[in-house]
Amino acid sequence: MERILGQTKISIIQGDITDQETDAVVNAANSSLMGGGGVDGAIHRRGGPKIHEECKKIRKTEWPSGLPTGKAVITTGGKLKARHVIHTVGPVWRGGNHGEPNLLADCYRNSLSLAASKDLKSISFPSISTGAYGYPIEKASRVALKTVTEFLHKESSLREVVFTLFSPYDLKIYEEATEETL
Ligand code: AR6
Repeated sequence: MERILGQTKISIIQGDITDQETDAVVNAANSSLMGGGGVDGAIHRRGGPKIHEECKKIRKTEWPSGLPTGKAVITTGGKLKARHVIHTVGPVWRGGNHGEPNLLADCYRNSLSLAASKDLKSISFPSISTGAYGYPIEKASRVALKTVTEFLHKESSLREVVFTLFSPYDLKIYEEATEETL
């Protein structure tokens, strides 16, 4: 499914984020930036050790106590087809009354801002927080689409934003959210 918003194409696809050929792919990381399971594990496995090395440097120089929830940082894409990985930390779902929607929106906004600040043209997102962090995907998909849409109302370098959903079920939820939002 595709939508055009100003000068930017939004695509909703099923796939593996590590196969994406956009300028950047977004990693659903944790605050340690030292890797983990899910998207994070897949990106580090396929991207190789260069990504980990740069993450270590970022921890040492910029975020010694860990990357806070909602913030984003950028590294090389290592051996991935994407030249860059943008690492962001989604909120852990704690019932929805602990600022989760705002923190999740921050992830998308800060990732897009970082990509635009590097003049990148295309970016792929996974469904941040909806795996190990337990954010209900029906809710998360709407936050994701609303935040991306709002961001794209401003002029930026971005010409393509891809949501890469891992399962057919996740794809269906994002497609429904797109019908509703865009
Ligand atoms: N490509 C696209 N989507 C994927 C892939 C992939 N290769 N692998 C999983 N997904 P998660 P979170 C989907 O758990 O909830 C890690 O251990 C998955 O089905 O990766 O933000 C980190 O280190 C789900 O829909 O991220 C953190 O500790 C979505 O991606 C923690 O998990 C997100 O699932 C972050 O949890």
